[in-house]
Formats: sequence, structure tokens, C-alpha cells
Amino acid sequence: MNTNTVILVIGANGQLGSVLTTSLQEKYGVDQVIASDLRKREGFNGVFEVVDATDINRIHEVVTQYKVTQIYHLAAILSAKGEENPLQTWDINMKTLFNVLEVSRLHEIEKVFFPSSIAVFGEGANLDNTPNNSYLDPSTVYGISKAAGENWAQYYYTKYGLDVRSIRYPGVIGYQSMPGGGTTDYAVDIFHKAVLKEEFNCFLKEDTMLPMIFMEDAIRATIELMEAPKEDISLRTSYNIAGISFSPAQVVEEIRKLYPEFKVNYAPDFRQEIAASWPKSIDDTVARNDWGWKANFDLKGIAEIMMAKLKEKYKNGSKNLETLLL
Ligand code: AKB
Repeated sequence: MNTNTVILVIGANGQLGSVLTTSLQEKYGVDQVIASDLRKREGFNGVFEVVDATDINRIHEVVTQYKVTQIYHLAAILSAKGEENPLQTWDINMKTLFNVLEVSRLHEIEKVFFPSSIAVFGEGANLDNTPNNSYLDPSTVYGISKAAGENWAQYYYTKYGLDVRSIRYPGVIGYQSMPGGGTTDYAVDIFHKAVLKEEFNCFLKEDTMLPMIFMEDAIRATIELMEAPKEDISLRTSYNIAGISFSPAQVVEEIRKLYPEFKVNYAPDFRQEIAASWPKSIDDTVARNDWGWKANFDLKGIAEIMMAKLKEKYKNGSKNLETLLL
């Protein structure tokens, strides 16, 4: 391992960012990882800087101060929240990406991670087992910003040799943190409600199949891609990765094995339309061939771990998100 590696995580308070930061600290050492977000996280163990990624000077400052060598840029407004204010979503998602790409180019950052999403696909793609090189006609401004971002990542690689790497995440399911503003968020929320013995109002139809991935698999994919030899990376836009695909009805079936009384009301809203424009399942052949990607967790395994871990957390007496973070 390169002991000079210093990683800046932008969006370190988010669903994925919070867990990824801990994994990177475990791998590279607590002092080698600079966590950053709009607000300082109380009780955070490690180096934390308040960074608004729309402010390029602030990113320059932190990169210079800590002699950063890698950046993981995880800040973005997600699919459902993004529809509330499309132009602002576009501005924030693109400005933060451009700032990261520019700072990385100017500081000759070794590697950059840019998360894309299954939201880049739309009805022009085959939504069953969607191939990596499908036609992209995203239905949300978030999806449009990710599709554009993938092309900018490739542009910076081709034009400036910047080593940007990217994954198209499915919905991420974890017990460590809460998602916010996404269309796949129901798949985390539903486990919280089950363990708290509350009713769940599902904003998707019961048979809506979507690609999902367990947090442990999502983190491992990210680190494996970032550690893969440069010559193995054939895609400079973004890699499809598959975990599992399921519908709300299938999660409910798993949950009822442990909580037979669990009640669900289906009240589809605007998010149903977004979900209907996304793949039902993903073909990740290119990631498998290039850097050996393979998911480990199926729905049964995910459901068992989610319910056990959340039960433990809630037993310890808190419904507060901050204490749910690792
Ligand atoms: C969302 O639902 O917006 C995200 C995603 C699939 O990118 N979780």
C-alpha cells in the first residue's frame, strides 16, 4: 500500500459516504482520510473539514493543506429530491463535479471516484438485465446529471489523463446510515418500520422490481474498482454493478418470516414513475471481466442482517439518525 495516500471524501455524512469513510480509515489509517461535508458530524472519529463542494477555493484549500492524493466525490442531490427543484439540482450536481475534476487536474490527483447510478437509464434501454452500453435517456434531472457526469469523467481521462473511476450504483441497503431523497429509499426505511413494529406506507407499487445492493457489497465494489490496476479499467464512463433485484412484495415476504404481523399500505406517488423508467435488473459483465466484480449478498441474507442489526441498535434506545451512523 502507498503510505503517502491521503484521501478526501466529499459527502462523508451521506448514506454511502459515512460507511465508506470508516472503511477507508480502516484500510489506509485514520489520519490518511479527510472526511468532509457541509456540516461537521458530531462525535466523528478522525479528521473532518467543513467543505461546500460548490466552492472550488475551499476544495483547493483542503487538498493543499493535507496534500490529498485521491478524492471520492459522493455529494449529490438524488432522484426524488432532485425533482423538487430541477435547475438547482443540475447546478449543484454539475458544479460540485466540475470543481472536483478541475481541482484534481490542477493538483495532479492520482485517482478520483465519481458515483453514477442506475438512474442514467430510461425507457430507451432494455430494462431487463440492462447492458452497460445501453442507450441513455434518463427521466430525472439527477439521472441527466449522472449521465453527463460520466461523459465529463471520460473527457477528463481522455484529454488530461485524470484517472477518474465510476460505478453505477443500484439502490444501496444498509443498517449503518439512512438514505435521503432517493427512489430506492423505501428498501431501507421498510426494515426500520418492521423492527419498530410500525406500519409502512410504501410509495412504490408492490410488484416494482428494482436493482439493489447491500452496503457491504457496495463499499467493496468501490474499493476494488479504485484499487484495480489502471490497465484493467476499460470503461471511463461508468461500470454497471449488480447486486440483487427485488420488489416491495418480496421484501415484505422476507420481513414477515420474522415479523408476521408487519403491515404495509401501498400508496404509489411520483416516485413510482421514476422507478418504472429504471432497469429491473442489471448486466454487470464488464465489471466482472475487468476487475473481478461479484456481489456476495442475496435478499434473504440482507433481510436477516438488516433486522438483526437494527433490532440491536433500537434496543440500545435510540431512534436518532446520528446514533445510527457508525
Ligand atoms: C436514488 O434512488 O436516487 C438513488 C440511486 C439509485 O441512485 N438511490
